[in-house]
Amino acid sequence: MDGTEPTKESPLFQGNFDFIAGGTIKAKTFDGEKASETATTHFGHSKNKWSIPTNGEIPENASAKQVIDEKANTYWTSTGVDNQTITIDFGEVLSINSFSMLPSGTEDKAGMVLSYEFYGSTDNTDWSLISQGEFSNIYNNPVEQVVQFDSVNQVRYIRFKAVETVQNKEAVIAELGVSIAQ
Ligand SMILES: [Ca+2]
Repeated sequence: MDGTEPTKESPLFQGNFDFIAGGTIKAKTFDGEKASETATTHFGHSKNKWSIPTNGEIPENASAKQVIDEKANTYWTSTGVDNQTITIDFGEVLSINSFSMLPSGTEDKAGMVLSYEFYGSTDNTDWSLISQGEFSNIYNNPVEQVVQFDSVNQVRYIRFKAVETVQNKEAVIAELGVSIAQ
């Protein structure tokens, strides 16, 4: 859990342990001198306190909460191609250093996000652009996309904007998440 490659001398985590801040877990099994491949899994920050604010210019959208329900098979679909943004309230200020986006895993890729803008705010009013770019190769390999920031950002609200989508359809996203700076 400290970022290094596991060895036989690594501290052993047994049973259940808290991993609220999120990050990357690497696991490896050892049998005498033989060792398995390292299994690596990315976990985002726990979404227990998160919600979708419905104030301001963001319309209520019943599917919005499905972008933070920790289920890969439920989706947020935007209300229209002229409103491809979704806002999330962490319920507290967090120091975030990356975000993740899990695309729709369905066969129909219409609405899959190809490029994005990612904003942060402390008050849901003044927004700062934190990251923007493309998800290269997402169309052929639709796995969770993890984007590391250049710096740590202290925000309570995040806003994700789908700039370009497949077939220019309404954006479809299974999950949005963040990781916390340690
Ligand atoms: Ca979901």
